[in-house]
Amino acid sequence: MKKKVYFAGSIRGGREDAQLYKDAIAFIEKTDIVLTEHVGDLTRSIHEQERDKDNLIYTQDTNWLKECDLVIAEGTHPSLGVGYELAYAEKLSKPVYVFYRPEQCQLSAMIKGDPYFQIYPYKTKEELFEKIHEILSK
Ligand code: 6IA
Repeated sequence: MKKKVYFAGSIRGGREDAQLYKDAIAFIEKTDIVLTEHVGDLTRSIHEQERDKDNLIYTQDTNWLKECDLVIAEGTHPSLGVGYELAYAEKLSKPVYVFYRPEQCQLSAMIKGDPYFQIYPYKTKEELFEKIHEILSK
């Protein structure tokens, strides 16, 4: 059965990795379902968010966190929203996998130091996809 994946990545925290999120979401969707496709949407600007209702985003995303089977996060770009989602997912006892590129960031100790999270440092996109594939094959 297809797994429902909550993919988390920086939005207001910075969109430098948006293409990577888009590619990772497309990779996951070859076999499974991503609830949060907007994280990799390159057509929408973060400035557009001023017109969005933040409370609707919060309500929708927390409902998706309740619905998902697992959370996959790319944590290289620090994001308050992603950090919040990871803690929220832990409270819901959802499996949480966090990827980051150690050569480009220092992952927060509040994420890296939490034994609940499964942390995966990686270098290349191929390595990222290989590990995601392993996780989804479990
Ligand atoms: O603090 P951040 O904005 O970097 O938080 C990013 C995280 O919060 C992502 O993993 C999302 O799940 C969630 N999030 C933040 N903004 C939105 C949003 N805005 N829509 C849905 N989830 C969001 C509208 C779409 C946007 C591409 C312009």
